[in-house]
Amino acid sequence: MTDEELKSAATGEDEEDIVLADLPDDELVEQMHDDLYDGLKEEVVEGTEILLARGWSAEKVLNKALVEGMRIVGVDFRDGILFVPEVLLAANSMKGGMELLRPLLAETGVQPIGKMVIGTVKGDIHDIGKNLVSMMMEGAGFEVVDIGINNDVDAYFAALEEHKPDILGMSALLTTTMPYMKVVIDELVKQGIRDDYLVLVGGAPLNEEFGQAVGADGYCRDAAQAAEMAPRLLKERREAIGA
Ligand code: B1M
Repeated sequence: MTDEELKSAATGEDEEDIVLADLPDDELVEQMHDDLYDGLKEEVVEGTEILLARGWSAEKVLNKALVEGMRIVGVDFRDGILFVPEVLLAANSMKGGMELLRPLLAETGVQPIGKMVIGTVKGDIHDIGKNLVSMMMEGAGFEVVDIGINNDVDAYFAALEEHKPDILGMSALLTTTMPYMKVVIDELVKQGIRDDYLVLVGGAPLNEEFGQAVGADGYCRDAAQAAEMAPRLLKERREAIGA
């Protein structure tokens, strides 16, 4: 080992700073996964800017650099290698990149084809997936009212009353919170307004069977599927009621 290498090994410092703009696409994407993992928001934002400037579509940047980076974080969080503070930093970095992509994903320039109220259910503070769904729905031409996290029945109903959407979207990331979706849907039924809305649900622990069991109109595996399913189901519903 040279003196320089010994010093670098002892201090843990890299020998030289990485210049993101000098990296080819595949190395840049790998570096962004590392930066996301390390919670380096500025670097993630810079990487996002560089890929966009190189002609990558917003969707490609989102899926290859950000969502894939977060998937890696999720695996290590599950395995006890990363802990809540680190995951929060990673999530914050991802949000930085997503902010740049938001207007691009939403860039359709057409009148809204419908309105959706979306929120994460009571007891659950995960919002990255929900935010992505909001962006993709905006991209698909919907007006989206995002009511945030930890929503109880009253919060959902207040938003439905105020915004009168076509679609109610609910997100849950925990096996302990996903049953709350049924509480909300049961209350819609009880109040006789279930058929006033398309109810779409999503979140990593859900599946098709769960969506049916709680009485939703659709389970969306990911944001892209939500953006594909929503206009289709809304069109079918409007045709069925002759609207
Ligand atoms: Co949490 N967490 N977390 N966490 N967290 C998970 C979900 C977990 C699977 C990690 C693990 O163990 N592998 C695990 C849940 C286990 C389980 O229930 N079976 C878990 C746990 C246990 C916890 C805590 C309990 C940890 C603790 O405190 N001990 C705690 C709970 C807090 C609470 O909510 N009350 C907790 C906390 C956190 C942080 C705060 C640190 C942070 C959240 C930050 C934030 O969201 N602002 C966090 C994170 C980031 C994760 C992981 C790592 C990543 C989630 C994510 O953002 N994924 C996650 C592990 C994982 O999923 N890999 C994990 C990226 C996102 C793009 O995907 O959210 O699946 P996803 O969304 C997708 C689809 O699911 C779908 O489309 C989205 C985009 O394609 N979709 C919808 C989602 N919602 C939709 C709604 C729709 C349609 C589609 O409506 C129409």
